[in-house]
Amino acid sequence: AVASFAAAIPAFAAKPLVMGFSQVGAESEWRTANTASIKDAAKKAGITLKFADAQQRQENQVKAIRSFIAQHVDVIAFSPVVESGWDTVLREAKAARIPVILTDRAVNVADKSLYVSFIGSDFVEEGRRAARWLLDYAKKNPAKQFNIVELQGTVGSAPAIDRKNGFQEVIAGNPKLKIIRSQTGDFTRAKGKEVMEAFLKSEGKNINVLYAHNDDMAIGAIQAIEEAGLKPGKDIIVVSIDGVKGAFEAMMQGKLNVTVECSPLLGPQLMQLAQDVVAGKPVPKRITVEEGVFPAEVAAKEFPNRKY
Ligand code: GYE
Repeated sequence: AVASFAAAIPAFAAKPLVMGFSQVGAESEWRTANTASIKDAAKKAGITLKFADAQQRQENQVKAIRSFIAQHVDVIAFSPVVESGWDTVLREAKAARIPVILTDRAVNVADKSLYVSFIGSDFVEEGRRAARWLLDYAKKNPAKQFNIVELQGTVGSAPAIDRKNGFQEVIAGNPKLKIIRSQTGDFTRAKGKEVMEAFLKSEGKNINVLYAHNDDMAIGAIQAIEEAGLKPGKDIIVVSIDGVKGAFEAMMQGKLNVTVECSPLLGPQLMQLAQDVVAGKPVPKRITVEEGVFPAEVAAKEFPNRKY
């Protein structure tokens, strides 16, 4: 009787949970897959999603979060474009008693109670994995010197900072491996290509390795390498991160040597987490994603299994 009574009167029916989500942008294949995963998982979980694309600008994210607060959403989730500068707006969310979940990227705030949980990859470990692959390669080619150019992600973003540090940590102390140039390509193909062109212009044949903080920049750079008359994957070893389909295609063509996996498929876990948080259940402060490393030799075999 209670059930039919509830169904008959809308006010008694369970209200769907409302999530405000502020996305970084649409800068890469990774991001596109991440957005699709979040939208799809929200739909499946019966969560009403208010989605805002910040076009890689922090001020747009701050605006979106303020508008979610004004709309009294049940939970706010966001992928912070950069690490710093979030204290004020997160304090506003806390004052409005709206829980905040970080996804994908971390923030740098002194007061950790400003967010309830952070779900995403271990970017430092990804940087280490990329460097370990290169160290291994260097051991197999003892005669070679490895002058590395680095394409960094968005300045001030957690993945750019962490992937740089993790990589640096592993190559440190090995005189054969040296970063000769390092610049941001903002995680996009277009800028990856542009910066690689500049690297090639100034360093030319001096470059033995490209380390790109994501596949998109690597793919852009591969084009620049080819246009300079060199063979990517051979004349210049190419190492990158994400594991998107475009990277597997480049590996199958022999143009990319390895990609370190970073999964964008965070949607289902995020929705579960949001439901638990709103239900008042205790949740872990940090949830990391399990990932692998895919060298070119396994690309053709793995390609059919790739989901993004
Ligand atoms: O590696 C890159 C994207 O934050 C992990 O952002 C993410 C990164 C990803 O643009 O492709």
